Amino acid sequence: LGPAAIRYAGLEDVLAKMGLDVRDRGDLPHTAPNTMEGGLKNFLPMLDTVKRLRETTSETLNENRFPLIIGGDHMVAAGGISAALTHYGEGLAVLWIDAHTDVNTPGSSDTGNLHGMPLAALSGLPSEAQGQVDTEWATLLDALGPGPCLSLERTAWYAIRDVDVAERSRLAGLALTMHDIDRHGVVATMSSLREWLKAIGATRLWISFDVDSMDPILAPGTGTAVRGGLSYREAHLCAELLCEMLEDENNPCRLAGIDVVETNPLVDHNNSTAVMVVEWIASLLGKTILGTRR
Ligand SMILES: [Mn+2]
Repeated sequence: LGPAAIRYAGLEDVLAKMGLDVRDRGDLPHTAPNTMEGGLKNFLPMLDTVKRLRETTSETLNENRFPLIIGGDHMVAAGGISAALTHYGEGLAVLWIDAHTDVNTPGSSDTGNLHGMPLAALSGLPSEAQGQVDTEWATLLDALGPGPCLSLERTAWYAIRDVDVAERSRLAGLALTMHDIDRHGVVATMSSLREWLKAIGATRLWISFDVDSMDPILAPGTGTAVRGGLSYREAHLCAELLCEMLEDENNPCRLAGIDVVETNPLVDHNNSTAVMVVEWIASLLGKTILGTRR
């Protein structure tokens, strides 16, 4: 339902008006939620989606087009990012804008929700679990290859405010919390990101945007809302500065792809979260108050 809400909020039209050549590939076929006894929640439908998304994203990248993925459960990020890792190799870095860090393994997760595990899967962490769950996790990791794993040292987190104890020691890259944003602001924290990308020699950046990074007052349409998130202006400034940075000739790092996830219209108010998502994507791709960058 998330992609439908975002289409309904006018994504294609807004991007087309910015002069972008948009091709909507439509929804990927997906099967109804189901969980095998003793296994990961909704494992088979998610595995199928991740595989299809990996293939589709590879095709898009091979055609020299730019992938924009709309979700859905945050595990879909694993499909897109694994394709980008195969395409771009180890020059790729990931920016994870989210209230959560999503680096739980099946064994460390309190909820068993796959949406809290995409970075653990992408970086090939062991399941820390037994039996059916361990077998399914190995199948998922297999489906994300062949190709390099994501190094958590090449991952930056932004706007995080709800991090499980087991996840803390896994944040090997750059962790910018809501506290850092309160204390130093968006401009300074984006400069740290830029310096960090330079220090690790990143040439491509994949941006994964979970709508729960925004404050739930603005973006109520999501499953795991955490109060104290990005304000409307902070979220837009962040998108605008990212656009500036990724188009700056003096900066070698370019945008590899985007996923925007976890919109759930069933708990939204008047589709306001999907409308915010469309506005945010437009800012990231160059829309400014007085026009468009290109
Ligand atoms: Mn997430």
